[in-house]
Amino acid sequence: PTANIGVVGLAVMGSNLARNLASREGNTVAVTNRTDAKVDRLVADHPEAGFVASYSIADFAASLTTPRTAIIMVQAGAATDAVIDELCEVFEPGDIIVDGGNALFTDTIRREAKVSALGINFVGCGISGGEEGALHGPSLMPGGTPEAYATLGPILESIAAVAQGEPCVTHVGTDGAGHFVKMVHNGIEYADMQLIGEAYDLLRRVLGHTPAQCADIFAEWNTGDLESYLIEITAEVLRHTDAATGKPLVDVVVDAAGAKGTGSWTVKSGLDLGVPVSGIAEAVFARSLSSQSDVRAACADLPGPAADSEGAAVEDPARLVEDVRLALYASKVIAYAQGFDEITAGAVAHGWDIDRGEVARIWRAGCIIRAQFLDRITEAYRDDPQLVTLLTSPVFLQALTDAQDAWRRVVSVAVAAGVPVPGFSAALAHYDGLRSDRLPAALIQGQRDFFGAHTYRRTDRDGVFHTLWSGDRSEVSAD
Ligand code: NBP
Repeated sequence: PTANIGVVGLAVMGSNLARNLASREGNTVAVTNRTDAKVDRLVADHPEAGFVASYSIADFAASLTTPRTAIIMVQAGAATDAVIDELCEVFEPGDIIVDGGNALFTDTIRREAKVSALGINFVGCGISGGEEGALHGPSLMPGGTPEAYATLGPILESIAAVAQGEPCVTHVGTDGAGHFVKMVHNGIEYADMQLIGEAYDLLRRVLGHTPAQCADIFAEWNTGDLESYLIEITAEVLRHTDAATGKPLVDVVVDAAGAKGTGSWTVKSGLDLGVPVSGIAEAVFARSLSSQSDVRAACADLPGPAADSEGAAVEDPARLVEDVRLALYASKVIAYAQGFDEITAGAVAHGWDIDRGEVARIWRAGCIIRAQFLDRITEAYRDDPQLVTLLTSPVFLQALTDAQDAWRRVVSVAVAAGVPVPGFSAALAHYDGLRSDRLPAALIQGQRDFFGAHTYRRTDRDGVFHTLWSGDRSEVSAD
């Protein structure tokens, strides 16, 4: 055996990851794939990589030095289970199986239990950054045992993206922690994209800006607090002209957003954990709404605001642009805070010791939500590792304080103009909900007690109480 690391599954992600591994000093990379042709093509196209090619899992295992370390990059779901079963047949205790696919974290927990029962290490590793990331440096979110990370860590560190001299990888936590954090990363990505979309929509429909003018605004925003990969590519997309029609590309693309499911996983998990990830949920729902072509067609003639204010004269356009920038930033802070709330709750529920500052650190490069902004999150958690919410850390508190008047104006303008801003308004409602002294939840408890004797607690006394609603309406202890 000559290879210190192997890759199973040589579609685009696996091929690029294998090439990335092979390009690093000290690595010899074994490769295999269910269909032989993919092995042949990769080896033929990249002789410089010095791949050790195998055409069976048994040969693949034999080509690896011990402890054998293999990264699976096949379709998530049944294909991943099939490859894990095959590897378990030929691997030995102490070897390491890494699943780099987009697995649901509960699948990873199940697989880890099954594989580790054989004495083989199983590491679910979130990999972010798409094809380019896999080739040039992804953000890596491995779970599994610390023992497995001791062997795997240096290999992952060698291929990860680098931000400010540090590789974008950390041992996130045990079993499914890595895939859980990758899932939340994707949920945050949905929210961030939706918020940017809403900002664009306001610039376009309320201010009447052209896509090129919007592109200039986003490019300008990319030099400030909002600086991020997503803002950067937004400007690029908006500036792009369709060759066939000469129109802005954004005007010829069908406005139905696709989704592969990780956003809805994040929301479902948030619901299970009782964490209000409303920004992420609104982003997922906004994509669903955009794709409901039948319902949209049926509703196309529903009335809007009395005087159709789309494109109506705005008193101070420059101020509205600045207001939208501030509203976007504040809403983004809320969306990220919600994502980190979900990580906090997930860690408690699953017994993971997740360093949230480290999570923000490894998202600073290699992944879609990479941004300067993440430094501020890392610092917030470094300053206070027990931080209850990002919203009260000084830098974000200041940002929310500075933004809130603008944020309210933007949501008001959008509502008046009939431009949907589910992300901005959900974020603002989340903010106002959290800062409210009293919430109508007290009334809801009263209603629940009325129809279902669900009981309530009192502000002035300990204990659990019930009012005899259908009797004399006196209060009884329900302890
Ligand atoms: P695909 O998700 O398209 O999967 C194709 C690979 O799975 C091929 O190697 C195929 O082998 C193999 N495969 C299948 Br399908 N069924 C199999 C089975 N029963 N046994 C063995 N192998 C099987 O590849 P991809 O787009 O490169 O993605 C790989 C993983 O990375 C996925 O989990 C995906 O979700 C994830 N991903 C992540 C990102 C990201 O940004 N992090 C981006 C894209 C994908 P064959 O050649 O014989 O058909």
